[in-house]
Formats: sequence, structure tokens, C-alpha cells
Amino acid sequence: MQGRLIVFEGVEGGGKTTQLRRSQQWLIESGWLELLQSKGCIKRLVTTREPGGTELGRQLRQLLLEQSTQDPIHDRAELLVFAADRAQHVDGVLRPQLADEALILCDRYTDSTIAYQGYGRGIDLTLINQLNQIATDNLQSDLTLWLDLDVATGLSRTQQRGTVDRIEQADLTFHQRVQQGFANLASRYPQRIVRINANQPEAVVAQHIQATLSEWLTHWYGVCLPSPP
Ligand code: Z5A
Repeated sequence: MQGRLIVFEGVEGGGKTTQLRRSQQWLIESGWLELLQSKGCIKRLVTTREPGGTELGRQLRQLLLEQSTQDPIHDRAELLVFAADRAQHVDGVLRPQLADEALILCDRYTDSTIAYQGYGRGIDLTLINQLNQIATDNLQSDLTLWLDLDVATGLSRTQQRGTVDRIEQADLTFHQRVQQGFANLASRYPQRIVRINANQPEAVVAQHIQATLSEWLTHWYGVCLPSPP
């Protein structure tokens, strides 16, 4: 059969990492993974992220997120480093895994570049779309879960962690433009982007994601979990 790429997107603190892990655990514990494997639909479940899904990417991630006051990264350089991380990730992880029938859960992908570097930094969107095409060789997500959270709530969550990275330090209006970017993308590409209301308790958000994943897995593979007795 065919591998699939599921991406988690949204502003910082939206719960992407939390929900990606919960989804991985749920796919295993609910029996979905076993069902999909036993029917020959997929071979394995893989989790990954951008930036930092490869060895090169881990080094690029460090450069992108650490704060250097002496030599700040300029906007176009930042865009190109994210693109380099993505090109390495697509060729080294995503395409080989999809070709080998993996179901992939990925923390951020191309929509982050449109939202952050396009809407946030103000770089031309046509240019970013071209660069995304080059970096991905036209590999799109099969499903993107947009965790839609109020920007101030997300930033206050990340500030509670104590450390704030270079991009998180940008002002509130930057993050509001990023949020608008995700909203515009969701209304432009409803066939692949599903909005998840992330302004809810973790377990409620997880239930919404699980319902969405069940629906899409059934649509892709023509199988569904038997209802509990
Ligand atoms: N970036 C870019 O600019 N361009 C690109 O092309 C790409 C990325 C690919 C990646 O850093 C940075 O790179 C990111 C975008 C930019 N910008 N920043 N900053 P990252 O991967 O380290 O950052 P992140 O993706 O924003 O992760 P995050 O800040 O950790 O957010 P999150 O993964 O969405 O949230 P979380 O870690 O799951 O949860 C955050 C906290 O909230 C944590 O304490 C949870 O326990 C708590 N939480 C989660 N859900 C809930 C609910 N429902 N209620 C209450 N509390 C919750």
C-alpha cells in the first residue's frame, strides 16, 4: 500500500509536540497500528520533526533557535536554512519512509515556513512557495492538523518553561501575523488542513484529533476499528 504524511502545525505552545506523542501512543494502544499492519496497509509508524529530523537538521536547528546577539540571522538566511533542513529531511527520511509504507507523524512542515517566514517576517509568499517546492520536490502532507490556539495563551505556556528561543522572543504582533498565516492556509486548503480547537484541555484536544485520524485512516485504507463491545 502507500505511506502517509500527517503533520502537526500551529503557533508555539499550541500543544503540537504533546498531541503528536499522544497520537502515537493512541495509535498503538487503540489497536489502529496493529490493524493497519495486519491488513498490509502500512509497515510502521514513524515520528519526526522540522527543524531537526536528521543529523544535519539537528545542527541547523541549533543554529536557528539559539540567540546570537553578535551576528543575528537575517530573514532570507533564516528562510534558506529552514529550506536546507527540509530538503535533507525529505530526501533522508520522509520520502524513503513513505516509499517503504510508513505512517509518519511530523511536528511542523511547509506551512510553518509560509506562516513564519511569509506572514511573520514578510518574505514574498510566491518565493516561499517556490522554495518549498524545491526543498520538498513537491512532497505535500496528506493531512495537516492545525492546532488553533490563542497566541497569547501559547506564548504564556512556553514562557512558563523558563527558556525562550530566538523565534519565540519575537513580539506579539509577529506571532499574531503567524497565526493569521495558519488561518489563511486552512481556509485556502480545506482538502488537506483540518482545524483543531486547541483552546481546550489536553484530553479534549486529543479526542478531537483521534476522531479526525480515525476518519482519515478509514478513508485512506478502507478499514476501521471494530466498535468496542
Ligand atoms: N519554524 C519556522 O520559523 N519556519 C519553519 O519552516 C519551521 C519552523 C519548520 C521550532 O521550534 C521553531 O521554528 C518554531 C517555528 C519555527 N518557532 N518558535 N519558536 P520548536 O519546534 O522548538 O517550537 P514549537 O514547534 O513552537 O514547539 P513548542 O513551543 O514546544 O510548542 P508545541 O509543541 O506546540 O507545544 P507543547 O510543547 O506540546 O506544549 C507546550 C506547553 O503547553 C507544555 O508545557 C504542555 O504541557 C502545555 N500544554 C499542551 N497542551 C495543553 C493544553 N491543551 N492545555 C494546557 N496546557 C497544554
